[in-house]
Amino acid sequence: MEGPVRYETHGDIAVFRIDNPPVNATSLAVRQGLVDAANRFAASPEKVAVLVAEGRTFIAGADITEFGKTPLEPHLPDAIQVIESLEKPVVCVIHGTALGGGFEVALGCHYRVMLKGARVGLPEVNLGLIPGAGGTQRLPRLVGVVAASDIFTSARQVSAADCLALGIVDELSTAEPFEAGMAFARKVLAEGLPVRRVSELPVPPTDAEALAALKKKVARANPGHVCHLKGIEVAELGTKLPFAEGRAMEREAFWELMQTPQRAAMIHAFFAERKVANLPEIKGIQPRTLAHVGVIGGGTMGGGIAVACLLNGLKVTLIERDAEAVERAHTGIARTLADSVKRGKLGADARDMLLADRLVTTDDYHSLATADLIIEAVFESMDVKKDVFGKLDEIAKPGAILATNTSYLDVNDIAAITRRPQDVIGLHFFSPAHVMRLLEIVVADKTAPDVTATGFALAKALKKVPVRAGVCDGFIGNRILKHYRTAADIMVLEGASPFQVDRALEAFGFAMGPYAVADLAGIDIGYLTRKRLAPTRDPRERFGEWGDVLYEMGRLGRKTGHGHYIYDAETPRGRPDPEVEDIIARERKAKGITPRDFTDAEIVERYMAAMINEGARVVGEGIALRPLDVDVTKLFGYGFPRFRGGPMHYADQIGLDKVLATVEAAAKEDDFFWQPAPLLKQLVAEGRTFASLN
Ligand code: 3H9
Repeated sequence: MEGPVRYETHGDIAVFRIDNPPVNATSLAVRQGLVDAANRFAASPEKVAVLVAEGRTFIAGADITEFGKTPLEPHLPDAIQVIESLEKPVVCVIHGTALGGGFEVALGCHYRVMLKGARVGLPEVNLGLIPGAGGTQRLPRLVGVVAASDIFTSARQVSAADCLALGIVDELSTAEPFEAGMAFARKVLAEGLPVRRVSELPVPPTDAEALAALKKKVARANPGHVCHLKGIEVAELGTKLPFAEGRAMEREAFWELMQTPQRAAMIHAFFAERKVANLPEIKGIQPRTLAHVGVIGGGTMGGGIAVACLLNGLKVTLIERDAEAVERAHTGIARTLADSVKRGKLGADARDMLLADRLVTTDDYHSLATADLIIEAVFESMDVKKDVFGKLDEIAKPGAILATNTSYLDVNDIAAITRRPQDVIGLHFFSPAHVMRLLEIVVADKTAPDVTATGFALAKALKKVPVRAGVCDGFIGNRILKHYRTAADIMVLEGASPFQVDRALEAFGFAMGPYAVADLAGIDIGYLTRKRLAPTRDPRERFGEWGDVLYEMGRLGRKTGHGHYIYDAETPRGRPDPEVEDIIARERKAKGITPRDFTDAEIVERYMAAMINEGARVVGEGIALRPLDVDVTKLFGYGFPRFRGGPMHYADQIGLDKVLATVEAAAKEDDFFWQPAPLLKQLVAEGRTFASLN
């Protein structure tokens, strides 16, 4: 048989072998191949079949590249139905990760063998969908509605041991996939095991209270999303219907979700997350060796970077100023690792080994002489950074990479004080560095391509999402942030309250509005930024200054229990402080501004227009390679709602002409801040989208 599904005969055993690299997605040819194999098996003398996949994983799901196009027959649910309806048993072997449609294929087989270390999951919600090939109908018949709903609404991957305990699989194996399947098939033959269809099993009784609690939890955890609760609804209803009707209902709901902008946004996010690492400039370039990382500075950022490296197999030498600071840094890292142990992410033995054998904390810069990569995470001051890089230039071995974690300073200037600017790069981590997935890789004018390639290799080793950025104040993320944050401040000066701005943007989908974020980051950050920018500020620039008043009052945000919001035992997440409104009212008066009302929609429109306009400038200037790099930066570093796909994707969805109109309307009142980005104007004139530049 041609194509990605081969039919083999091994005595009484037939084998359907799927081979569709890289992840055996169920593309059209695979679906057709499965149907053909099932039909041939039905008509052949073989008594049992084994369904097994080649390569690193069993089927990782439907072929996402086909989503959004006209679906071609046979559809996956129908292909699965053909397999399940066979009158002779089919044994499925799960290795790697059986996800989405892959897990659903396994559920349509009559027996499941799982390799130890393999995992299954239904991650469709990550794409704005529900399982659409029987997952919401078959899984509840094995584990009950509550456990099944928990699996597909959390998108979590279930381990082999848990699958066995839950009754999802029949047996675990340590053999190779083919051998594991053959062994089970021989058992089926020897014991005369019958065809056993999951769709024919009764659904275990539902614990109504547990289901209600799950719905509440899911709704709270996924504000703005439509798919999660839809999935539970479909699974629950399915328990009351004959299987065929439940399956039809699931299919209808799946297709409805397929038409939503949320699905398009989340699939854009999925591919963009992978495409950011696809850089022509490093194609085929060998990264440098990366085993020993030096970190300078043991504060929150340096400590987080050290932990990220340790947890991912790298040796770390961390430098602090003096013995006391060294001790503090060590204690901080030990505390973070202890937390990982507590959360079950790391074994206590592994933690002890990391601290004893893999981490050195010292005040002796010479300990960095053997490091392959040295990341500086000291105070954000050019003088301090230059001093550090001067020392590193003396000490680091030839070929070592010297990286700065600066969040806005000029990496070219930092590189220029060394004799090896080709080895200097920016690695901008986000706090907490062992948790946040974004890593901006700032490529300076003289950075060597293999140094850039090593930055991307580091991101991969640390399981981070790397985005290439050019040099400018704030790179991609902070530069755009400064712009939309200013847009918010201007709206507040003009009459909106910071609390209304936060509410409107949270309703849009941000986990937190900009003023709640300011409180979390610390009011001092904005204060210091304003001071830093003051000497070069254009007199036409409008900006809010109430943060300076809060700073002088010692209201630094969450860390002092008081910022824009009041944080106390009564409201640990904060409640609006009316005094802030008075402070802002005084500023408006002093500036001669008569406040006006804003609607929530207007707030979102302006905030997003500012973000998109600056995003267009960043792409137009080549600071970001493509619009998708801006999207990924905002999605992974700045809490942009994934179900909106990122600001540039969102802009395409609402129409670039609409965004430009918002910018131009606002420019009538303030043509200094609201200058349309040339790229935005050009795309509108040409009737093109940002996606056309991806
Ligand atoms: C679904 O199944 C719907 C059904 O319920 C109903 C249907 C009717 N399709 O991530 P990697 C590509 S929804 C097409 O770098 P890893 C990926 O783009 C689906 N392509 O590797 C990349 O391409 P490139 C539910 C896919 O080892 C390459 O494979 N399933 C798909 O780090 C390697 O990927 C999911 O959501 C796909 N389904 O991780 C699973 N998956 O090399 C999504 C991957 O050109 N996938 N590619 O950049 C994953 O979570 C991870 O890819 C996986 C491997 C864990 C499998």
